[in-house]
Amino acid sequence: MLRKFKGVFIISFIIMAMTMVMPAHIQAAEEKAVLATAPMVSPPITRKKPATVIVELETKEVVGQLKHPLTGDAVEYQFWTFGGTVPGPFIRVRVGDTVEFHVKNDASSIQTHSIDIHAVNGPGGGANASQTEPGMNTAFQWLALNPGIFVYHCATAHIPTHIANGMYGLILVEPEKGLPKVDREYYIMQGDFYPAGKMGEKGLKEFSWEKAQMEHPEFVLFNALSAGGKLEAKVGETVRMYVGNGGPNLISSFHIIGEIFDVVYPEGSMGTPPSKNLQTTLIPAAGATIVEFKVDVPGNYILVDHSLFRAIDKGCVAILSVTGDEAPKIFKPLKSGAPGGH
Ligand SMILES: [Cu+2]
Repeated sequence: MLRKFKGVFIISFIIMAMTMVMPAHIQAAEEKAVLATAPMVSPPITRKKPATVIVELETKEVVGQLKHPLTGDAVEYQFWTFGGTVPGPFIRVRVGDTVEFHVKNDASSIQTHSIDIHAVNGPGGGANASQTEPGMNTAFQWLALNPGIFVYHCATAHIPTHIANGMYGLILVEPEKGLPKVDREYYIMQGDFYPAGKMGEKGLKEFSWEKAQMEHPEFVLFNALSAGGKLEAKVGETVRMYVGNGGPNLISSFHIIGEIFDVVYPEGSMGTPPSKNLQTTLIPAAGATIVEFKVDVPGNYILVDHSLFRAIDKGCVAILSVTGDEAPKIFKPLKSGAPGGH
């Protein structure tokens, strides 16, 4: 008996000693996810093996402005958010990663919040495991089985109201070999908003159930409450955009005026050949896509939902500013305002 105990002790000691001297890359890696604020994205994953990734996300109820980016028309609105922004932070993991997901609900919240991550294989996408009361924490763990760009959103009743108030974001599950290298990556997310009362009146607006049920948004916006930076590129660069649609109601006809998407991963699909040379791509409510394009000519390129009343009248507009040398072989004006004839 004593001999057996000694044997176990010696084996345990050897394993412990080996672990202590084992190179770091052989040990199961554990890392904290780098979150990014829209329109920026988390950096590409360079490691070649899965890891345990710890994600910490905080739900917050904040007052901010719903603002039309062209006209400047704005109202104060009571948002509910992940991380204080709409959309919530960009999260990036890799196929095979074990994700330890922590939800903290700020003590100042009035509502319980939670998360349904569309990248999860498991009941509710984590919704039941993450119902988090104000001032509390929850956590759950999941294995990233499918590559793609996925929406996450709050899943506390009444769920459409939590989504309408801004509780959504994107998580990228990179394929094992990663995505092709590009020069710039951006994160865009559309949402439709239903503030109560008449627009133009002063004062804080809350959510209008009636307008939402009728699907009559006052605002349709990209990155409604996020000042993480500008969309910029230089002539000759290839740009990748991860574009999500939080809804809760509308389907987006995503288009960039003056550009053609060289590559589209339709609805974020990976593992199938991507589509090429598309003008406008559909993004369902609670869906996402990835578009890539090379910018050839300098100027301002306008991102829109090409259901254009939403863009011009309700604010679904963002601008990608491209600088660099003119490229007259590709595009040049010939004549402006000349009278008569051709
Ligand atoms: Cu919520």
